[in-house]
Amino acid sequence: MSTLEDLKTAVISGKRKDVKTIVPELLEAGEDPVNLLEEALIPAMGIVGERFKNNDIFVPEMLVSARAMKEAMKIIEPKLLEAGVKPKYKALIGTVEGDLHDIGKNLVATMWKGAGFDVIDLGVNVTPDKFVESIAEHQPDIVGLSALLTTTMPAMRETVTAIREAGHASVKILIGGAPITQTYANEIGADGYSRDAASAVEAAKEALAS
Ligand code: B1M
Repeated sequence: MSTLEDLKTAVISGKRKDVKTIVPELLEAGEDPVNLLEEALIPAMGIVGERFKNNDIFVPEMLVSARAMKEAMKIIEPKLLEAGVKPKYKALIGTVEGDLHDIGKNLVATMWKGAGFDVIDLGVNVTPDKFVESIAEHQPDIVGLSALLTTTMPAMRETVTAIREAGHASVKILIGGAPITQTYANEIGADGYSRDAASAVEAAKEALAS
């Protein structure tokens, strides 16, 4: 019988096939999908990041781990959504221009869907213009911006400015990502900040109520 530790090891070593067997096994054994995320998948990516920072691994290894994590997410997402209710809010989400990281953004999208939001995912490397056009097209209540690189934080600021300058004053903007802080959210005029995907639901609701 596989354990959460086995799942963590499989993601760290980028073993997609193992992930595909371990995740259903754990779910069938009654493991909570949120637990899989919080106790195995997210910590695994943390370790991958540390190893990358210390030059113990390089981009290709980081990529295979990310693919293994995505494989797990494909299986877990439907379980996370099972508790979903009829959409009350429409949300747009994307990773800002220049940034290709999407695992955290996808998790936020999943949590929002699980909370009953109708979520349109614009993907990665989304330009400020694309956000502005998509807001005009879909008229969301809230827009989520994700950035994982310190070098793409300015693109987040540009996106917030572009949305406001285009006259979308009422749409709420929630930001997040590893280098992002509440102070930065205040500085660039976002309506909210969330540290992780789990609190992104509460943070979105707070921003929508303000
Ligand atoms: Co990249 N990378 N990466 N990478 N990568 C980081 C972010 C890094 C911290 C690694 C390190 O040095 N320790 C570092 C950034 C340093 C910095 O800027 N401070 C880094 C670097 C340098 C790079 C490249 C520049 C490497 C290179 O080419 N030399 C390059 C940049 C490419 C680009 O984007 N233009 C690059 C590339 C990649 C891969 C493509 C190989 C791959 C991404 C694959 C993919 O996403 N499809 C990758 C990966 C996997 C990582 C790490 C290891 C893991 C990221 C991840 O998925 N974490 C990462 C190290 C780390 O984070 N420890 C790293 C798991 C995920 C669940 O967490 O994304 O933080 P996270 O999301 C969290 C919160 O941040 C928050 O909720 C999520 C869940 O709780 N959150 C939000 C995120 N978005 C939110 C939005 C919200 C609210 C909350 O509201 C809308």
